[in-house]
Amino acid sequence: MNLDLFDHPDFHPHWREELAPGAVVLRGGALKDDTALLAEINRIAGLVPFQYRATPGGYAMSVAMTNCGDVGWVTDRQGYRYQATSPENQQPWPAMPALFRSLAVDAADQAGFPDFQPDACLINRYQPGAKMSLHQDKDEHDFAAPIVSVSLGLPAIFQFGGMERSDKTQRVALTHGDIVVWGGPSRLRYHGILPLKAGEHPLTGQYRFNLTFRTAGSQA
Ligand code: MD6
Ligand code: FE
Repeated sequence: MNLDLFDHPDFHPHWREELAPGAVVLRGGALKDDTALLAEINRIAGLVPFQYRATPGGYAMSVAMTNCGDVGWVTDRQGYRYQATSPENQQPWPAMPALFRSLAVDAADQAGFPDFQPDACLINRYQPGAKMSLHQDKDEHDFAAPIVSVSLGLPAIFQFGGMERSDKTQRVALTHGDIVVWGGPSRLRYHGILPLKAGEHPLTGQYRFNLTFRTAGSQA
């Protein structure tokens, strides 16, 4: 066996792990595009900087966020919602890069959701200690469409629960290049991210980035 194979820049190991009906991890699914994805994240953040938004209850989130696509997910004292413009500059969000769209559509297809048409991409940035409490993704108009979630940089523990907040959760380690696709019977499961452990990643430094693609649907 030629062990040099594993050091070759074009070697991108990937495999799938089923989490539950409708939920699959495509391990390494974004590895081949990692550098280009991070360049786009940096470009978008240069246009609309990451923000620590307030929850409706008035707490600052520990995860910093920006968006691209037709609509973006925001939160403030008025609540959670999608809107077509950034609250900071009232301008439309940057367009969803073709690479983002094709990666998300391909991943959804591999997971058994053909015809995924994402119109929103939330970009989350985690620094050490940042977390996402258990929640359901239910601000979208269309629960028939899955969600595609791409992890880059430092590893994190994803909590994957059931339909009730109190249901038992599984813990799934998500590392650089992993893609989670979830929809169908899993679409409304509770989930979260445990506090990020400090570390250093060769491409992202002290951060974890997560892209979540959704079909938010037309907003009233
Ligand atoms: C994160 N992800 O991975 C947060 N939601 O940083 C999510 O909240 C999420 O990964 C729905 C489906 C997949 C996800
Ligand atoms: Fe979520």
